[in-house]
Amino acid sequence: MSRLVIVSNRVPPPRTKGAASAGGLAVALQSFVEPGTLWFGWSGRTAPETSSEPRIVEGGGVQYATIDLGTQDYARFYVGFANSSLWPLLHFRLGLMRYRREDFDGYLEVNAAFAAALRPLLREDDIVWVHDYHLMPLATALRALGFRGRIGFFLHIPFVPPSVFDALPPARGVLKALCDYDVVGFQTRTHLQDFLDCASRIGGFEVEGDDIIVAGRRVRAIADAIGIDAPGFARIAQRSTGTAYIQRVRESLIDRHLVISAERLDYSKGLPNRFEGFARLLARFPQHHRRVSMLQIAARSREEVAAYQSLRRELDRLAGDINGRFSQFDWVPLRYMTQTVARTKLAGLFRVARIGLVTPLRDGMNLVAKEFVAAQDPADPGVLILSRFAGAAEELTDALLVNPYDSDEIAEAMNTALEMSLEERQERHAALRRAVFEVTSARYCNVFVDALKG
Ligand code: GDG
Repeated sequence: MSRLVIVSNRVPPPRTKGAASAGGLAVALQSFVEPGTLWFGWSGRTAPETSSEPRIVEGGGVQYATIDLGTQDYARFYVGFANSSLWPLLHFRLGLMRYRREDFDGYLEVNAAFAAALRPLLREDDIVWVHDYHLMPLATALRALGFRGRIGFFLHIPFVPPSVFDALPPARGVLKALCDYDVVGFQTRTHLQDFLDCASRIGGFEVEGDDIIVAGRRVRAIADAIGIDAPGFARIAQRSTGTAYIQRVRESLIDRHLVISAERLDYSKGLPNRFEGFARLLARFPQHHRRVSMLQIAARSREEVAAYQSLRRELDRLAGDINGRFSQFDWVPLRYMTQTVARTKLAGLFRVARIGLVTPLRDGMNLVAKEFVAAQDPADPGVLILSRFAGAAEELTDALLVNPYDSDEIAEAMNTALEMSLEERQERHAALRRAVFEVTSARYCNVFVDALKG
């Protein structure tokens, strides 16, 4: 049987199941990796130079091979092209896109360095599954080193239509690199279609159904929604409610409804618009004063990128404004924290919340929405308010779907959720629960690996 090799920018340290980690990819894949798997990527550390030899650690029969990034490579590849060009571009934020040719060169060089360090570890019948926007040119680099096995790529974030993608100076080169994979996967049919349109209109490639034909070779493009380990998450949520931590949360609420939001502190997640939505709820529906408490957990992320620093300043200001305007001597409407919370605590918080407020401006999928649903008590479930522009909205159609740019619509949805009858909450939750328990992380992995095996 051929071995599975996973390649991702960040590799989780061995045996961290359940540990605090604010990254969707590691969470989804960790329940899937089996003994015998090789997981290759960046260690998360910088060094004067990018290492040429990987450090290999074993844990639970899985081999974790990592390299350090040189400080200059880190600046050009990670901070530069990946997170200042591709991330904003693929989240439809052209105004935030920064492009420098030297960053793109660094991106190609780091991908070549990944390939050079990985190549000696590969067996000819390995199947290689590459993850996310940091590593689009990896297949090209591995092919240049003579690897002939199957290589697949999955994009965790959205893809954009040609009119947006065309703004990226090396747009055609990036598309050509993606066509060096055997399978290219996207979260939703919409992202897949946008990619096919770009391949045809910008790349000039022949598209046949969902396949792209390049020099007689067929590249298969698929939509494969990522999911969660729903029964596992439901279990930890249920157990967590009995803990002293959740007891203290309940005491601090004094019978008020909890509105919960949790994500990386990222401009794609729509936090300022959401804070504004909460302010409008309090301004327009004063009956909820003292009856509701919002907790925003926003784990700090990518602090080297300027756009993230200004977002943090903006949120500090908005949170201060809201609390200054609406607080009473014994009620603070918004609790806002930028530390990471342990996964079990997060699951418990989701379970006791009346509203899960998940309003990204764009999101590939959004696992928080699925986790919130899995965590609920079916007898007394909370209500999910979800952005129409999260990939998850294509499956979770029984949530209250909102346009995240419209803070009045967010406020109205919160009011609806707070007033919603138990019967309607149960009906909506039952439908959402079916969807979340059907599209699990295991299914996501199996669909992709089956397609890759061909
Ligand atoms: C990318 C795409 C796609 C968040 N805060 C804390 C914490 N988290 C956990 C959540 C969830 C994960 O991190 C975040 O996953 P998301 O899917 O919501 O978002 P991204 O990190 O942007 O992930 C996204 C995903 O890849 C997978 O394909 O869905 O669209 O952008 O599991 O619970 N976990 C802990 N403490 C926190 O404070 N422990």
